[in-house]
Amino acid sequence: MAATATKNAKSADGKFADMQRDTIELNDKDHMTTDYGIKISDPDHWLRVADEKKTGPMLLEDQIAREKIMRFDHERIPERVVHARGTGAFGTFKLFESAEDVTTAGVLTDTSRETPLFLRFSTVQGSKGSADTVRDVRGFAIKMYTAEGNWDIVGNNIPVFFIQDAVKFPDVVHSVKPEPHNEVPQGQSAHNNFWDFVYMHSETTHMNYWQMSDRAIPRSYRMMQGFGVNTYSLINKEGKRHLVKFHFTPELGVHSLVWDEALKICGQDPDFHRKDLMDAIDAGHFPRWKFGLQLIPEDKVDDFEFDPLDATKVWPEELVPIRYIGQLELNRNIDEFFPQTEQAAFCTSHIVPGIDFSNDPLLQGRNFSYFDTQISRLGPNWEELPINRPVCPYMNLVNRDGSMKHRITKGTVNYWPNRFHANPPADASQGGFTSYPEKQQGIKARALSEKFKEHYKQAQTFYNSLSEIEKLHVAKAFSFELDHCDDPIVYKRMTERIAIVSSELAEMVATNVGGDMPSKPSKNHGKKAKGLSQLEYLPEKPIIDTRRIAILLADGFDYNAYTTMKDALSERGAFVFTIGAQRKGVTSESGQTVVPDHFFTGMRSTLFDATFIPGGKHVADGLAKNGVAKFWVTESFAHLKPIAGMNEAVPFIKKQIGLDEVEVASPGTLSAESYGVVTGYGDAPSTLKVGSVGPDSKGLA
Ligand code: HDE
Repeated sequence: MAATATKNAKSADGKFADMQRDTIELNDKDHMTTDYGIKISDPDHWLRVADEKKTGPMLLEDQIAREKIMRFDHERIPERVVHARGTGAFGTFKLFESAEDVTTAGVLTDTSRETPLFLRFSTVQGSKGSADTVRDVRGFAIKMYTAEGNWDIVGNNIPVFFIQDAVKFPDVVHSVKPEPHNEVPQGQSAHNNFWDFVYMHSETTHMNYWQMSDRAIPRSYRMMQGFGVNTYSLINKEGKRHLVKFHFTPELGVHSLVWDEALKICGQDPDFHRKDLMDAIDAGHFPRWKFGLQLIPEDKVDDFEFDPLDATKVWPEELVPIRYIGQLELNRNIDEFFPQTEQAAFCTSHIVPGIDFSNDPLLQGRNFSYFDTQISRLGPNWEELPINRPVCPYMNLVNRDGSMKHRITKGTVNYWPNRFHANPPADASQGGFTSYPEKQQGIKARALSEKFKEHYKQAQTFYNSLSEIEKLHVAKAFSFELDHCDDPIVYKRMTERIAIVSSELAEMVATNVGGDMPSKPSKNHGKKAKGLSQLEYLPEKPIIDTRRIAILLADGFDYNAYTTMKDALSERGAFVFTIGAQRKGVTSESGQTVVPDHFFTGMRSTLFDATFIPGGKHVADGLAKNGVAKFWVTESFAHLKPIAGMNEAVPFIKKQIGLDEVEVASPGTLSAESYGVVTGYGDAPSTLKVGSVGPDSKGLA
């Protein structure tokens, strides 16, 4: 048993194998039973006194009906107090390079292992049923089922945090959640209380800029970075300590929606990110992230102008480069949401030998909170639930009982030490966890170190490092948010605060929202840094894998152009969807019938990354007469998306995008100057190049 468990912890599918013990599969042979096992003959009628008209009273005696209703009455558990909305998937962690110079942790030193894992993505503010594409930080919580026990990295897609001391967490969360008097708004930071909090806490400034950037409206969970955020320690076999930050960089690059899209998708498909992840995994396009470490030797901790224990600061890559040593892949969808995602419980305090905490004041508070919150969500035996239990052998003779205990431990003693030497602890040579013997001395005080008091420099570096288009998006985001604050105290003084980082930005926002400007312009230190603009994280070569591409059709389309383009895109890994005038079928010029995946009114351009329209009579007879099809093109263009058209579709597209007079790209090319519009003429659609639009492509948004 123990040997199987250890093997599971080192093999990619180990957690799947472990969960099989508790997995049953629905079929048409096994009869429906009560939870205590008797077969049910009629699940549709409550037992009653059936008089002649069958209108007699219902009987409380009906244990089958009562069990069904009772189970239903109690099927909800409290949602997570933050990060309630999310979804998860299983995967594997592989190490390419051993980090044995800095740690003894098996998961970071044994390159022959494949460690199974579960990753849950989430938004922060919204409740469990809120929409995926709101402006928010995204959670990136990983549970690695290692051979030495579970290691949880409970991270985010933004490398810094709002506050410096964990005791402020209830304040920041209350301020951003719906206001207490009316529970409005849902899943949004655009309200008085949040911006009041931001103003009152200048330590939020750096995080606030990231939150107003495109990072907070990702295109996909698969296209975001993951950061451990807090500072942990790695301990090597000589007992030397390095401080460490964990990084995950997506193979697909970092990409975002534009705000108008994000807003619309909230209504059009609130599950957009959940479905995107599941669809990609189901289709075998497994998302991958490079795993890296930033390391600071213990004796260099004081060498920086910031405190490496301050979670509102990044460790600039110029000073502390990222060492990439592994890869995380997601490759299996869950089978059932509640037991495998709702009951998943992460704890920053779950670390394995070779890894330790630091005096990061946020981390220390988190170590208490996560462990504590699981008790109100799941009860004291939450670590025994299939999704949470380790894959390696585990046993503790003292930790017993409590509600819903289901593991059975044989033996007559439940204390240590005992006369049988049962369940002995392990010393370090046997893999026992030993804390780093850091010397600690001091007086008790409620305080933070001096370097924690500087709150603006890195926010300015972040803003300076963005491209012009990203800066414009930040200006629009601040303006949107403050426009939704109706208390002048809040928006007026907030624009003054923005001016500390950038007068130019504050000017734009103040003009839009009616804010105030300080009398003196602020000073800008002019510094930029690596790794802050998301445009640095584009894939090496443009790729269209898993991008959703719509082909618009009505009766009379060019069948050859349609199939050639569809095949070419599918071959390159794109997900192609046919959107037609009606789903019962559209007929081509040459008589072939295609049954579209959706009809026009059922879909919106916002749910696709690009659009293709083949030539044919269908343009004049169908698309040009259909308001939804016309708006589709205009809206795609406004959202900076590539649009391709053949023959008759070309003038139609030009008209919808309002660029009749502008020369769009010459046939078969794609360029920034073409405004992301590709055109092709003639019979040979294969002359069309299938590509992607670069970051500098222009548009109306
Ligand atoms: Fe969390 N956070 N957090 N947080 N957090 C929770 O734990 C907390 C912080 C993060 O998918 C809760 O199990 C405190 C930073 C993620 O299940 C709770 C502080 C970062 C998730 C909690 C922080 C995070 C949570 C609620 C300030 C990024 C979702 C449910 C010191 C590194 C985990 C739960 C999942 C969830 C407390 C700050 C990320 C209440 C006290 C910084 C991804 O315990």
